[in-house]
Amino acid sequence: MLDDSSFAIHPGQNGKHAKVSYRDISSIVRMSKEGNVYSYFCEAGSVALQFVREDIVRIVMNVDNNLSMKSSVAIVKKPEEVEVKTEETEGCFILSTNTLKVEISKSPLRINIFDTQGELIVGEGARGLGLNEKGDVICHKMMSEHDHFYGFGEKTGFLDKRGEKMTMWNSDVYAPHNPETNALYQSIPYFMTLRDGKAHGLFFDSTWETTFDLQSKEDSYTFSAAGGQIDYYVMAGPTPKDVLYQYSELTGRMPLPPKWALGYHQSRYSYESEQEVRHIAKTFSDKKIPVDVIYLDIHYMDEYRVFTFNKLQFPTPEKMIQDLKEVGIRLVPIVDPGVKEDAEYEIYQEGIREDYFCKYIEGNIYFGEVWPGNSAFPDFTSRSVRKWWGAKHSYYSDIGIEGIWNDMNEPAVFNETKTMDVKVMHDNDNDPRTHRELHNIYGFMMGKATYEGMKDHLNGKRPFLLTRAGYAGIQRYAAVWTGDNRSFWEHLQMSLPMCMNLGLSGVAFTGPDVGGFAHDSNGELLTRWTQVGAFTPYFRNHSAIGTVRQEPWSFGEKYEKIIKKYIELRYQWLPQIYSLFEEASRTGIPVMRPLLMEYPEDENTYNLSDQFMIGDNVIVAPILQPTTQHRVIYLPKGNWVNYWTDELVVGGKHQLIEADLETLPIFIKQGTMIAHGDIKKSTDIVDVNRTLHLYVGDTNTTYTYSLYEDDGSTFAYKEGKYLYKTFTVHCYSNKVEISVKDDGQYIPDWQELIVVVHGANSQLQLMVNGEIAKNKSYDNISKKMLFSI
Ligand code: MIG
Repeated sequence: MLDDSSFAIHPGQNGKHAKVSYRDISSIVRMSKEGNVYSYFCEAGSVALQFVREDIVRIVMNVDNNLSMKSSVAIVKKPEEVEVKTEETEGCFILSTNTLKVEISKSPLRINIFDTQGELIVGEGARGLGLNEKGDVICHKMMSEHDHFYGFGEKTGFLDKRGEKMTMWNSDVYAPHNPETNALYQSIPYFMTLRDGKAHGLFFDSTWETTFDLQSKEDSYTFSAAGGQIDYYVMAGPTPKDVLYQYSELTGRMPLPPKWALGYHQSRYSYESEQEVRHIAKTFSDKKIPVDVIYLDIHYMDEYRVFTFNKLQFPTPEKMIQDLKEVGIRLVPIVDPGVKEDAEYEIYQEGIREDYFCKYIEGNIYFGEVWPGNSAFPDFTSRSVRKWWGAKHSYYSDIGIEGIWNDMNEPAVFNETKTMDVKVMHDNDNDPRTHRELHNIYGFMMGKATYEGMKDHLNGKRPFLLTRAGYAGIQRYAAVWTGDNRSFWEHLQMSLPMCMNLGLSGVAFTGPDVGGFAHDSNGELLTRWTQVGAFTPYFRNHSAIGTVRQEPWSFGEKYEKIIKKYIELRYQWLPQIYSLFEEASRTGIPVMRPLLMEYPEDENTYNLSDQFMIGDNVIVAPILQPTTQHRVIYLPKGNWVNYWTDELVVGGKHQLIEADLETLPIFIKQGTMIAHGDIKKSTDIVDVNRTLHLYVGDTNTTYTYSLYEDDGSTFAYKEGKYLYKTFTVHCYSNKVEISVKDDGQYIPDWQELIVVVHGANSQLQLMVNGEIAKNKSYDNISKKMLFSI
């Protein structure tokens, strides 16, 4: 039959047509300048170049001649007025600022970016911009032998991504997260390159499915997208911290979370009734284990309808929430995007009436199967839908809820492709685009709607939002947990580089399900994982339905005791952690850091995946294996102090240390300080003391420590109600000089500021702002001297 029709001469039939290979953008034909945008029209496409700041350059390529400078929702930065010097030689155009020099060669068009010392940062060789054999837009860059790669958002595997090929397509992956698991819930098409101690960043602002190939070639890497333009930014660095600052200038920073969000969180899929929730809360209180949050997973709803409670299992949610708040515990409910198709359900009715759901171009609504059964999905790319969704959250805030948990927002759908039909059209604030193009921002836009809605409802209190899916810039709205891991030691190991790379990707507020989500946990694993969790920015124990219980007391007293000790430790360290959160919210520099962030010159740190830093002076080196009480640690050059024993550990080498089940190895850099608060059952209780631990040594170095305090719950800090206490510390062997400077109008609750000098000899003198401080006590054995200042 088909042979009789024109199908017989279908171009795909004979397999004979020419194999298409890479098509290069080729040579510049003409250039023009409009405002601060430099355009280069080539034989096979066009390129525009713009400086956003003197240390950030944006490059856009379109293979047709309809280039657009419209950015994705990731970008918050408006280009500054940058002074650009221009030059033209026979072969190139040269644009330079005070920090970057960009050379655009004419034939073919190639872009080479140099630093002020004339060193090539990002360069193009045989290939540059173009279309690859699949027809994807692609950009090739030279790769040096010394390049190491970090970031890429949420990825499995080791810290350094050199040699990997990675895809960005928000995906719900329940199958075990393995080293080769590629696309996960988050898409952050961004990375930082570290080369011989110097760093630069590259952000590929494409919401399409993108691929980063650092694998196929030895001397070049590529990034490509399944559609649209190449639109990327190069950030000059030169330090890793500079790169984070620059990237977070572009995509924004985390708002300061409420302090309660930094406490210990307890979750389970699911606590299924008020009775059960109250029982969990009471057990924490009876056992005197601190806790700030209990989560309500999908069972709290009436047949999984969002913005409802199941009346049988949760008859008096408001009363429950109030009672728990009185003992310092907050409830965070899950909210998924799928709205149950049900003509008698208000949210569905409103969504239909107001035309709020995602539709095909033909006008029919897209339905997909999720927890509530057949469901429609709000089109969060539309402002009016975001407003509606945000406003709906008064359902929660009216009964005292201050935090929301967004799940399934990739969006996940129970079908072959695991997501929405890519043909669905999104409103995109009046610039309609297909789901294929906007898939990766669906969760981001849901987060924006939710955060902004909750912020409106909370009358000046800070909302907390946890999300599974996101795109670059998600830190502006939400904390990110790493999804459905398993109770495997391998997954504890993997969580470290995963969270460190998320931190390097602008997402400071992150952590895994402590104890592991799927599969059965056990006492030893939960103990070791809780030790790590006490120092990850986000600290939540969560486990799946059908697995063994995983609350701190689930595996007997021996483990409970140690787990409790580490949850308490989290509360003791909160002033330190909170100060680091404040730093991240101001600079983009993450709370949990790989060592390379502080020691970019030290090669031993480049792929160090089983240790991390909290701030610039604390190294945590957890035990990540079963029945193991020792490990190799690497401490960079300098003197370090064992947090538990006060022993001096000399750095600059790998060494073996012992750590029984009770011990999480922690090392503090000599000559620096950390702040501690009180152990307490919840962050709602105010501290009586603030203690600064100073690790003295003949370091002859100056250390600046900044303790940040505010009310921990409102936005009053934006109106000056904050306190930075800056300590400039100088250590000699027998003397410590501290100068203290206060800035801001917040008066902290604590009564006394205590300084504990570790490693002090009995003659030690402490000078505070030029005056000798009176020592309160000295312990000859532990060598600790106490002062009240
Ligand atoms: O398909 O709400 O990652 O944390 O407990 C499972 C039930 C849906 C996936 C989340 C997990 C949560 C679970 N959800």
